[in-house]
Amino acid sequence: MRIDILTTFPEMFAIQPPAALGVSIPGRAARAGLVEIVATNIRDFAANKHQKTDDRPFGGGPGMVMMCQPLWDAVAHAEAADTVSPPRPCTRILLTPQGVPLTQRLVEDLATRPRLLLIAGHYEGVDERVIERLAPLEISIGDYVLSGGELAAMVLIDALVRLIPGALGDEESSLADSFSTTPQDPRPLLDCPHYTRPRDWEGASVPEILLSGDHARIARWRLEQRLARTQARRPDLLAPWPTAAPSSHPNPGVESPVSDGEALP
Ligand code: 9D3
Repeated sequence: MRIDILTTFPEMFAIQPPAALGVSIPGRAARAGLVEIVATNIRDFAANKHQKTDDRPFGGGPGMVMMCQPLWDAVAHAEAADTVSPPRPCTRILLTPQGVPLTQRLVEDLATRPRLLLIAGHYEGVDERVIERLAPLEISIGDYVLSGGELAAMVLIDALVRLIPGALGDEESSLADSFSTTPQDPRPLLDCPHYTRPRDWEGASVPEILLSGDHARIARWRLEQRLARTQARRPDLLAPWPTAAPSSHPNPGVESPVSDGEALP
């Protein structure tokens, strides 16, 4: 899989330790050639003499707006550049607070794509005309305010890379992850509590059942713990989920603002 990032801070996407994407699972995957991460500076495509990529908003207001031309040309350049011929089809993604929330389901879908192009930036917003022309999938990583889209892009990359076959070591398995689902049961559950040696730590013991050697009872206890924790901490995960109505637009709801999707069992 190839992942391109368009940003004005390409150095944030270094794959040399101690960079965030240079250590642990993403670092190992990059060095093993399982994923190719290419960061491109949008500034290099600014046609104006001051290499400006943003400008003041029409209508006034705070912050700066990403200009159409540098971003459009950067996308064209990145998409034409590929190590294989013809270039692989590229899924365009804009990281934005206005996007659909990132979920493990969405990560699983994106992990099947041969090429992703992530657009991240430090600006109030992107000129709507270039968003309409690029028609990217717009993704948010949650309802809190970041300084820019770069860390959100890294969150997405980290979540993606660990799903690439061979990226996880023997010690790491994605099957029992919180939020991982199967087609049979699409509802994610939180994880159960974990314990390791010593059996007694400063007067605190380990649940007796985990020392019993009865693997069937242990499996049942762990599932009960997962259900109880999910009910207590994340009841929203157990509630029926509204699904987006089918849409030909990459961003759910753009064509049909009223969702008439079915609830999951
Ligand atoms: C007052 C309007 N703000 C939007 C909520 C302005 C604004 C805040 C932060 C505009 C851009 C940003 C930078 N954030 C991102 O680019 C971003 C983000 C985020 O802030 N939270 C969660 N997910 C994401 S993905 C990209």
